[in-house]
Amino acid sequence: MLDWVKVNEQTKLWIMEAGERIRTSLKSTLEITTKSNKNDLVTNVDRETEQFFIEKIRTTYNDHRILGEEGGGDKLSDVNGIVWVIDPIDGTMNFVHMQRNFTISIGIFENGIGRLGYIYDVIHDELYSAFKGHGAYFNNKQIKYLEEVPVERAIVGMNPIWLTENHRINPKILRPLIRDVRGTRSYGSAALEMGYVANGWLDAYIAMYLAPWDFAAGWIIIEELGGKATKLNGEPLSLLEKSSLFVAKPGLHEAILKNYLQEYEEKK
Ligand code: 2AM
Ligand code: CA
Repeated sequence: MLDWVKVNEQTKLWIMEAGERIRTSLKSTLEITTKSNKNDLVTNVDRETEQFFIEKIRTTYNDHRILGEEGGGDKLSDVNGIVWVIDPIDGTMNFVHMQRNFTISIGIFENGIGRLGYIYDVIHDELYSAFKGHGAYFNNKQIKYLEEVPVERAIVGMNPIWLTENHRINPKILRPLIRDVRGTRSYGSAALEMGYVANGWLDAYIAMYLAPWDFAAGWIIIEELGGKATKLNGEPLSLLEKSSLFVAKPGLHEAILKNYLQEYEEKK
């Protein structure tokens, strides 16, 4: 049987080591290239960091599988066994442009159930983590269960790009929500924004199209705190597909789904 306490301690050490390497890398020139489009950036540090984790995991747990953004892991068609879902740098555009507000995001799943989740804000040295059944933590201090908040007092993370050229959502669907909430924010890293929901700094987060490595860790952390993480139509998330994401505190999730998102249809 896998000793999850040991995996938890080990993974935190690896994340701290990787974070230190990333901070050091910022002193040298980054090699920046693009992937699916001219704004989808990747750097040598994204690839090197993913490789760092893959080598550690393969050496320590040779029967575990890895799903990683930069493709160094395994191709998965099921979620059986232990699966590590890794985004070496979530918020690469922030990494390149601001050198802050990016995270290492790692979720560890057993037969599709999230066991351990980590979101590490590298520059602020802030770790959000969860151990299923044992609580969620911010820098190793336990986070309180999420409390309900009404729509009119909610601050919601979202990225307005989806209301423009991408048309993944009809602006008419989001407009009433944007009008009724207290405020909206955009931080450019889905994992970080899920960490902010965990900490109560945001009340909800909406994204139109994310990959499993963007939300895997946050999903585990949010659920450990009694919050909800689903697609925008309320359906469950999957580690095997890209989808929209809707994360919110308990109560707020149900209220927004019922009153604002009824007309939303998920696009493939
Ligand atoms: P990334 O930095 O790891 O690519 C930015 O609002 C958020 O969306 C980040 O979490 C970013 O992750 C993610 N993102 C950017 N482009 C994406 C794409 N083509 N598919 C899925 N997620 C993407
Ligand atoms: Ca990434």
